[in-house]
Parts: sequence; structure tokens; C-alpha cells
Amino acid sequence: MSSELQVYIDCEYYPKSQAKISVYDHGFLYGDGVFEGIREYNGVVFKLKEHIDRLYRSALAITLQIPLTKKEMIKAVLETLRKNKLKDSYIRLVVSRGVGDLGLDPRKCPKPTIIIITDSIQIRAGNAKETGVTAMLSWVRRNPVDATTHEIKSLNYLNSVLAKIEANACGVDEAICLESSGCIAEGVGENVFIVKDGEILTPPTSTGALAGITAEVVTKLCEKLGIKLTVANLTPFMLFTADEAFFTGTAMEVIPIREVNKRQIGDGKPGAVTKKLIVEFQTVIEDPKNGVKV
Ligand code: PXG
Repeated sequence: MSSELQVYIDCEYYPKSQAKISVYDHGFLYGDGVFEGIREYNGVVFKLKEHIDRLYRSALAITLQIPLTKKEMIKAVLETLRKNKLKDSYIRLVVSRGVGDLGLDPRKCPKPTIIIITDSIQIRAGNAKETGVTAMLSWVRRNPVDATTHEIKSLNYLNSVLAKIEANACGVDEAICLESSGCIAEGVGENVFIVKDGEILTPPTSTGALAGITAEVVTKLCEKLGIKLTVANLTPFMLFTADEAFFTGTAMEVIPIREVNKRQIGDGKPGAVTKKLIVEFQTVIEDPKNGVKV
């Protein structure tokens, strides 16, 4: 038996080095497809049902008919995890339009491709939870809601990649994208929150941001903790002058932002509200009720 990780492609398993799809797959040729990034903590797939629901919503928005029921998809994810015997893993679920010809017409693709990759997660280097990260407002606007909006978790991530390239070039950890009217949309793969006078604010998804599952957890935590959370348009000024700011996302979890475009946020250290949410988020992760057991 191979010790290589096994990758699920269309009901079959392939060793990682042989897990390949056709160059005629429209996911590759046109970014025509949808995906999810999911985490498994201690044998429990965190918010799996929520991720599957979002995958199917993304698919619906691009009229991609996934040939598995949600239940079958959950079964396939769990089976892939079991095969690989990973602990605290990262799951990438991809459904593309499938193989077609060289024209972009999706009607030429009779069968979607389903891919489930489970691998170890690259934990952010250093101690970002303790120190916070630096960020910049990117020149790359979030795509508008009447274009390849990030409300759909599609395979079109060049918008985020461009913003990340700029952050790298400028020597900061992360980029934050503005929406077309100049308000804050989101990070490249994270939602953004600010804290002002003990209250939390976050932009609406109508800015073209993804409805984050981590953001949803944070929203529920705020309810539980009695912290007021308002969904509102946030200007760059509001971000610069916030007492605290933080990102949420599957990969990052909850991470303080300590600086934006060289403006220190608050006192430059993770604030009390952010720290509280980091602690509370950990307890949510550790509660097996918040996921599906492998
Ligand atoms: N906005 C965008 C555009 C995203 O892609 C989030 C917000 C946060 O959503 P969740 O549901 O994760 O809280 C995402 C999620 C990666 C990676 O490899 C990216 C995401 C998720 C997992 C991994 O960069 N994006």
C-alpha cells in the first residue's frame, strides 16, 4: 500500500502524485467551478454541513449541477479523511464544470469533476494570534456583485491573488480589498471586522464579499457574549481609526490586525475584544457538536 495521501477524483482514489485531471477541464481552462476550504479538528470536521450548503449555493449560482446529493458528498469527504488517517487536516473540496472542448460554453461539459483533497494544514508562521498581522488596502478592488462576485466561492481567485501579490511586494502580511464605492469589502480569503467603543462592525456581503462561516461563528459568539455587532459599510477611515480590527477565516481562524497602510490600529496590540473572541472561538472548535465526526 502506498504511503502517499489519497485524493478523491470522481468516486476513485489516486495517490497524490497521480491525482490529475484533464487539461480540457473547464475548471482549469476557465476557472469554471466552485470550491470549499474546510478544516478538521481532532477528528471532527468543523461546520461541515455549513460548508456543503455553501458549496451547493455557489454551484446553483453558476448553474452547476453537482452529481452527488449533499449526503453523498458528506460521505465522500468523511471517507477520504478516513483513508488518509490525518489529524487536524485541511480539506479542499472542488467541483468543476468538467471536461469540455476549447470553447467556454458550459453545455459542452457533460459531467462535473469532483475532487476532494485532504492534507495537513500550513499553520501560519510565527505567533500571529499574539502579535497580530500587518495589512494594506489593496489597489485591487473586489469584483462587483454583478461580475465574478466573491459571494460565489468560485475558482476565479485571480482578484485575491493580485491583492496578495501586492501585499507580498509591499512587505505586509495581508491585503484588504475595497469594493467599488471605496468601502472595505474583505481580505483575500478572510472577512474583516473592526471594534469601536466596545462594539463590532463588519461589512455586508452585498459588497461582493463571501458570507464567511467563521464570520458566522463570530456573529453568534457576539450574541452569546452580549457584544453589539452591526453590519455596516466601513470606510478606510473607520478602519484606520478603529480600536481593534481582526480577520476571520477557515485558514486564519480569528487573527488580530495590528497595522493597516502603516497606521497602527489601536495600541498596535491585540485588543481585549479580539482576544476574548480568539479564546471563545477555540472553545467552539473544540466542541464536537459544531461539526461532523470522521
Ligand atoms: N472571503 C473569501 C473571499 C474567502 O475565500 C473567506 C472570506 C472566509 O470564509 P470562511 O468561510 O473560511 O470563514 C474566504 C475563505 C486559502 C483559503 O487557502 C481560503 C479560504 C478558506 C480556506 C482556505 O487561502 N477562503
